[in-house]
Amino acid sequence: MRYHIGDLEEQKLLDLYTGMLKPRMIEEKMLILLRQGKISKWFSGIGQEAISVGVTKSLKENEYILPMHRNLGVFTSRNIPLNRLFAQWQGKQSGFTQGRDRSFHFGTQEYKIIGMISHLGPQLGVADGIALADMLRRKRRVTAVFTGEGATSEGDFHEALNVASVWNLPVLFCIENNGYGLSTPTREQYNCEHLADKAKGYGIESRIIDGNNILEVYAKVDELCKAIRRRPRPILIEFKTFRMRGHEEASGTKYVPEKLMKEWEGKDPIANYESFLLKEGVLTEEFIASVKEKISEEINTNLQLAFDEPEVSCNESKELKEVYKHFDYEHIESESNKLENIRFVDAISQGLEQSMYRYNDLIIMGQDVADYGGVFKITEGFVPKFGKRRVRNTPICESAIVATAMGLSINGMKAVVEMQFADFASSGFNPIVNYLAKVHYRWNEKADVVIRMPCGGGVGAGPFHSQTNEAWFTKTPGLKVVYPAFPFDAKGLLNTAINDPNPVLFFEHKGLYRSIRGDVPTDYYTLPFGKANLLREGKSISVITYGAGVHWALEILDKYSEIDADVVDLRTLQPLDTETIFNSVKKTGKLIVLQEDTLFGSIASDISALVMENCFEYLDAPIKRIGSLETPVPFAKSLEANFLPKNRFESALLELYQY
Ligand SMILES: Cc1ncc(C[n+]2csc(CCOP(=O)(O)OP(=O)(O)O)c2C)c(N)n1
Repeated sequence: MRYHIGDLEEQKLLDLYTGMLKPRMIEEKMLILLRQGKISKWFSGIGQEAISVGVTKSLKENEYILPMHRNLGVFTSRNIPLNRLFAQWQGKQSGFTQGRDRSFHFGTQEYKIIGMISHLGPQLGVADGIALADMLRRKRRVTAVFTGEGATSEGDFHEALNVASVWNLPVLFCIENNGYGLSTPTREQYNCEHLADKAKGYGIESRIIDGNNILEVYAKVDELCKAIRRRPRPILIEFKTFRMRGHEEASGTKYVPEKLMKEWEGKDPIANYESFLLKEGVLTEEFIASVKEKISEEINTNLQLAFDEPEVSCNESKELKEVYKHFDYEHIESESNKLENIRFVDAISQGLEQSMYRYNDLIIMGQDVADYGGVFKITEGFVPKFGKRRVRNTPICESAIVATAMGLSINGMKAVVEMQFADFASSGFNPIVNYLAKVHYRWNEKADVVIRMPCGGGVGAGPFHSQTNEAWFTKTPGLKVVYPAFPFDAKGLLNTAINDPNPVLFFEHKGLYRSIRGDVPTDYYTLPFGKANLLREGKSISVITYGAGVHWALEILDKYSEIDADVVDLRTLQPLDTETIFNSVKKTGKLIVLQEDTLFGSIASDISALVMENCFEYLDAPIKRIGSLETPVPFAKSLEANFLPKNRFESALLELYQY
């Protein structure tokens, strides 16, 4: 291995050496503890230390870094207290996730480290968002993000590089090509010579760096970081290296040819650098011995601290409470009380616009949302008012954009993402349910993101432009789900969704966009989550519904003046206003839940179960759940009319009334 000292000072050379030694020694200790059964799982980065250490030391302390599972050197180079790191791995309270997540799955704003989720790829889009926030604030900073070569096969890799290129984001994408993704060798993972070659396809620069040569890593990455700070842009680096141990310790390395292992053993980044420094007279045996003793002592002391810590105790109410970031709802009434009769679509547009004025750091992202105004024209006219920096057309890449929104939030901004159609949220499903939803519970970080979901059927749009998929999200702890039925609610609830630092899925029924009008205050106001609206009061039946269902229920009830029903519009599904539901059922004794979604595993099913559990003695009839047919949403008018529940609701209502 050839080393070039360049203009690095002796102190720096030693710093890089001790920087690599520390994670190596921690790992060696962990391997012993693993054999003793004192820790459960270990992903080794032995042999890859030069990359973590070299990259981290090239960054400034206030620059974010997003490591993966083989980047212990990132954490040690940022001087994270070892007792906290060990406590994290042991699932103890003083770790970074209070026992809620394992290994390197955590972030810490204090050290500007944003840890991975198991799904690997979303990390790359989050880096885009962090870099975007820096770029928008004109801060000349680099964001560095890691991926293994295996994860470059994920769509997230493609999406994140593409977004970074189109938006010219200052991200350093670092691929650690260590030969294997679990047991899969590179030749089965991709079919080009170098992964760095992919950069050309995205229109960005790339470099190939010997990942086992600390001086090469440090010198080149340092230079690239300076270049990015001078002229912000994305750069892709492929570090050539090797995974010297199994994917995780239990899985072994049987599938790795011995010859390959031997070859890379000779390229160990620490041993080689050590003998180079000894030869150069920079290092002495005494220095090595004393550094090792110091690190060893630090490891042992901190390990003891972590082992001495009791197992985490469970406080159920704390667990539940910390799924969401605390949000003090501020009720804001319209100041002027001036009303205007507008359409549902206009109310959403107004709320969004007024929120853009309220928050200078609120960014809107979505396909065709800029000059075109979005396919439903909600953001029409926004570009002249807020500019294209804040109203951002995105490539067609839902996953990367949700991850980018997460990154914006991490770096202190707010984001509203418009899904062109709610159906397409499936392409961004992973970061929504696994990143946004879980981030606060895991490591206390907010996901200040609203995802707008134009949804619903009845418009002859077929299986992929008609779904109302709220149940995909109400199932996932950590998300809030809002589903208004009237212009007044839509505006007030959207404003609250944007104020709330938690991730909110905001469903907008596109059938209501231009068919429903209402009086709406012209200026800004908010409405609370978790408060259903009792639209009509009656004594004989409770009709619980939301979205388009509200309008179907009102229309059909208008035909039967003898049925005096409570009509409850839920407005938000998560949180769900169970109090209003229960009070109504206790009064009427009969419940019919109407929804547009298919029934199995849906809100109606849950409401039915909750009422059974909480109001059984008050019921005078079996609960009725009315939803769409258990099929995809069909295209032809006659099929769709049969699919939707409106007609079935009418007959079920009469049946229940007569029961
Ligand atoms: C979406 C997803 N699919 C599969 C896995 C299982 N898995 C975890 S790590 C890994 C290999 C990753 O390989 P690579 O990206 O090369 O990183 P390395 O482990 O080699 O550092 C796999 C298959 C996962 N965590 N997430």
